[in-house]
Amino acid sequence: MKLKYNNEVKGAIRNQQPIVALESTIISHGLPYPDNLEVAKSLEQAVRETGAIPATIAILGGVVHIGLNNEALALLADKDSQIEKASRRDIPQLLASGGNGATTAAATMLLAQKAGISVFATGGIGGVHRGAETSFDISADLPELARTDMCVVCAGPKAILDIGLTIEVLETSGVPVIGYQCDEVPAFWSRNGSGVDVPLRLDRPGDIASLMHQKWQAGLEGGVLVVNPVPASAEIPAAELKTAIDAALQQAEQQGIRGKAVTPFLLAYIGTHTSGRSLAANKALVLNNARLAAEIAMAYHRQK
Ligand code: PSU
Ligand code: MN
Repeated sequence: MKLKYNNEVKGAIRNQQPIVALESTIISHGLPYPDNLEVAKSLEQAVRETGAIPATIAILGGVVHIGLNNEALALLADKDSQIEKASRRDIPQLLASGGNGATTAAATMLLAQKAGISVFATGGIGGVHRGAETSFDISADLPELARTDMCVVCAGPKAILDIGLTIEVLETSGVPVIGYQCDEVPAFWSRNGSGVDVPLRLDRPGDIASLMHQKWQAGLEGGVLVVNPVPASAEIPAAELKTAIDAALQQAEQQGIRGKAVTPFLLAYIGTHTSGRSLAANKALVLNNARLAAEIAMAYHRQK
């Protein structure tokens, strides 16, 4: 598969600088315009200010792009551009048809690994949906974490999911889940409320980097998931969100929303039914994750 690097990422590879991968589904399908474009740019800026190089990943015209220019970011953010949500399953046809795809956490992880990148920041990881015992809806992010060597920094599984079952599946797959300076798995928009203990707590980026080195040097393939709570100033307490989440799930059911449309539908519904508060929290948490990812990438690089 051909990978097209932008100049910034090419320079980072040449100069052996730490790189952080960023996804594009959050731009095209996770956040509304124009917030999405603003977030896409500020994530890249946050990575640079922390001392690493950002590589936002997408498939454009059937070509995998590692690092995007502002024009590409604007195309992904424009709701009239008809950008497909692209997970692992969708990659072959996008390549074959020359299509445009915004990569999910799963697809971004696997493409970032091919590009030699080891750290990736997203908002909330996908996971086991509530009612998965009948819908079988489990995000492709989970099997990807099981097989792809990548440190993924998120603010926990999205709170629309069954967080406990998501952590169980990650345990089955042998994926270390690390609470960064926290004891409870954060619930995306909320710092607490999942009721699930983190399997392991580490408080320093350098300790996370050491674990990554040990894991992959030992030949233990697959990802490492870091859960980083949303900043307190932007969080929405879980109790306050419950009504909006329940209503969103009920609406999705009633309207027969299925497959890859489920998560974007739920996020958009909750955005409009919390007077933008969930949007503000989502922006703050993803920025917070980009910064931590850059710190981890720098520590990982120093330990090489
Ligand atoms: N984090 C966010 N917003 C998002 C996502 C993550 O803050 O929209 C995206 C990621 O691309 C993730 C996807 O892979 O949601 C999960 O979708 P699904 O549940 O269909 O696997
Ligand atoms: Mn799904």
